[in-house]
Amino acid sequence: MRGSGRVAEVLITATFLLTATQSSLRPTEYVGDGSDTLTAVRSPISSLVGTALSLQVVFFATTLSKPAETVGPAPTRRTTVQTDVTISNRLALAVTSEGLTGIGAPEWHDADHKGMGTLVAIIDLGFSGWDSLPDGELPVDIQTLAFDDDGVLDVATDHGTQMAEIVHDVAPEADLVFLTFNDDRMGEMLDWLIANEVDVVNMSLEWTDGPLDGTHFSAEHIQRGIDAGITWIVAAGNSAKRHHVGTTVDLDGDGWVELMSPATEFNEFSTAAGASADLLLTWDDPATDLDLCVFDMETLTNGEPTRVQCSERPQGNGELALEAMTVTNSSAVSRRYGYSIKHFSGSETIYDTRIWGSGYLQFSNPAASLGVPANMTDALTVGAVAWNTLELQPYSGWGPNQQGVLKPDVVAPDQITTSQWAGVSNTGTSYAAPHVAGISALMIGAMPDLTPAQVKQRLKDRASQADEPDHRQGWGIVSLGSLPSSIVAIRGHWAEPAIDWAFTSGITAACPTDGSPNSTCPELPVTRDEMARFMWNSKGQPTPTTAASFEDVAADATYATAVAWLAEQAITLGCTTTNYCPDGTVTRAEMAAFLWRLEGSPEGSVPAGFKDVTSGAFFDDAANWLLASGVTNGCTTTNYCPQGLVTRAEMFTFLERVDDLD
Ligand SMILES: [Ca+2]
Ligand SMILES: [Ca+2]
Ligand SMILES: [Ca+2]
Ligand SMILES: [Ca+2]
Repeated sequence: MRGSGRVAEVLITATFLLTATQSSLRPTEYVGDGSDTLTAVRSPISSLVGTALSLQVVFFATTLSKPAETVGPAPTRRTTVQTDVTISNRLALAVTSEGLTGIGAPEWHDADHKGMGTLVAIIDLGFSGWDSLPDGELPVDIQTLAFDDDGVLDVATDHGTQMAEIVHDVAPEADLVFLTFNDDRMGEMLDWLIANEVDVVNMSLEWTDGPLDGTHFSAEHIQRGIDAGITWIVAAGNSAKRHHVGTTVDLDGDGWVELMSPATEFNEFSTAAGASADLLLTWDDPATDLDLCVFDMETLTNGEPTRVQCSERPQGNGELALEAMTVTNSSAVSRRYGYSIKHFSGSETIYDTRIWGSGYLQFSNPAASLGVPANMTDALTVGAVAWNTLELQPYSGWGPNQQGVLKPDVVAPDQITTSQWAGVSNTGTSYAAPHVAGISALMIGAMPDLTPAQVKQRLKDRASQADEPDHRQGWGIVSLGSLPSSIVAIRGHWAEPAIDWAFTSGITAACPTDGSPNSTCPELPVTRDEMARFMWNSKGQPTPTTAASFEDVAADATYATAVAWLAEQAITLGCTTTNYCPDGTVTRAEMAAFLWRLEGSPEGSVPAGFKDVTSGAFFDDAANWLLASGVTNGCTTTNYCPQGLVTRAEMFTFLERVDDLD
C-alpha cells in the first residue's frame, strides 16, 4: 500500500545525474558497502539536513501509462567502472598472492611446473599501471591488443592489471596477452584468440544487460572459443545478495508488485557517493509486461519515497522480457534507493531482479544468482572464498545456471594482495578467477594436450568437496593436487590422480612387466613384493634395525629391505610362519590388514556390517576402519569381497587416501 506520492515523478537537477548510456560490462570485484543489514528509510527531515539537495519537482499524471516513445533495448556496451584509480596506493616491491599456498602452487613450482609454453589472455576493462609495476610482478614481454575504436589498450581502470598479477603469481612462466574490446568486435577478438592458440582466458567481468537465459550475444563467441580449445575462466559474480526473485503478486491491486509480504513494494539498496548502480529485471513469461522504477528513499514526496527513474519498455509482442537501467548517485554522500516492479499487463509470472554497483539488497535470494557469462555451462565458473578462512564469501554467486546445470564449478581465494592495489579490500570473485586461470596454465603447461573439458574435470575432481558438489561452492575449493607424472597414457584414466601421485611421490617408478618408466600397468594385480615396496616407500623408506628371516626373501632382493621393515613393524606376519610369498597376489582382505597396520592398527571403528566379513576374521577391524575412514566403500553396498584381487590403480587410490589421512 502506498499513498498518492507513490506515483509522483520527480525531475532532479544537479544532485542526481541519471545516465541512460552506462556500462553494461562490469568487473566482478565487490564494490558494495559490505553491510548485511540495511538501514530503515530515514525521515524527510533528517535525510535533508546537511545534504544541500537542489530538487526541482514536477508532478505527472497518476495512472499507469506507457511513455509515448518506444524504447529499444539498452546498448550492450562496456565502459570502465573504476574511475578513481589511485596509484599512490601502490606497493614499491613485488608481492605474491596469499592464496597460492592453499591451492598447492608452491609444490608445482618446486617441481618446475610454472606454466611454461602456455598463453593466457586477460580480457578486461582496463590495465592502468601495468607497465610500471614493481619488477617481477609481470612477465618481461607482454602483448597488448585492443579491439575497439582507438586500437589502444584501455587504461581507465587497473582491474586487468590486478588480474594479471595474480595469474603471474600462480603461473610465472606463462605468457600473457592483455585485451580490451568493444562488444561489437567480440567476434574479431575471438578470431585472434583462436588463431593465436590462446590456452586460457581470464574474464573477471559481467554483462549487466541480459538476457540471462543463455542467449546473450556473448555466449556464441565464448562457446566458439571453448570449442576451439580455450579454457575459459569466468568469475561467478557478486550477486548472491544483490539478486531477488519472486512471483508478480499484487494483492492490493495498485499495480505495484509486493516484493515481500506483507505489502512491501520497495527493495532497498544503498549506492556510494559518485557510484552508479545497474539494475536488471527479467521475467519468465514474455507475454507479460513489467516495468522497473527506482525511488529515492531518503527524499520523500508527499510522505512517500521520490520516484527517480523508470524503465518502461513495452512487452507482450515478442519483445525481450527485460527492463534495465543505471542510476548514478552524483551526490557527495551514500544514498538509499529502492526499486519497485510495476505489473503493467499480462499474466502472473516469475521475475528475477539483480543489481550491480550497490550495497546488498534489502531482500535477496542467492540461489541462481549467476549472471552473464558466469552462467555458461562450458565455461569454468569460479566463486570466492576468503583466502585465510576458506569461508564462502557472502556475495559469491550461486548456481545453478538458467539451464539447471550445477554451478559454480569451483571456488578460489580472494581478499589477497596485489601491488597495484595495496589495500586489504581486494574482495570479489574477480580475484578468485585468475587463481584458477593460473592453475589451468600450470596444468596445461605440464599436460599440453588437455582439452578445456579435461581441465575442468581435473579441477573438479581435485577440489575440496568433489564428492558432494553443491550450488554454493560447486565442487569446492580449487587445488592443484598431486603433481602430474610424465606418463601420458593415463590421462583420462579413472585413477589418473592417484597414479600421478604414486609416480610423482616415489611410491612406484615403473611397470613391473616391462620395467618401463613410461607405462603404469594400472590393471595388473598387485603382488606382495610390490605391496611391500609401495608401503615402505609411502613412509619414506625407513631403515629397519634387523633383517627379516623369511626363507623366500633373498637378502639381495629388491624388496628385502621393505619386507624387513614391514616385519619389524608387524605390518606383515608373512604368508606362513616362515615365508613371505613375494610372488603372491594381494587380496582385498590382505590389503585391508596391510593398510590398517601401516596406520598403527586404529581400533574402535563402527562395525561396517559387510555380509562377507566374518566377525573376528584377521581383517575384520581393518575392513571396518577402511569403511569408517573413507578409504573404501566395499565392493558392493553390502559386501567387502575379501578374496578379490587389487589392481595397481586401485591400490594407488587406496594408498593415496591413506596418505591423505596422515
Ligand atoms: Ca606478484
Ligand atoms: Ca582503447
Ligand atoms: Ca501492490
Ligand atoms: Ca515493460
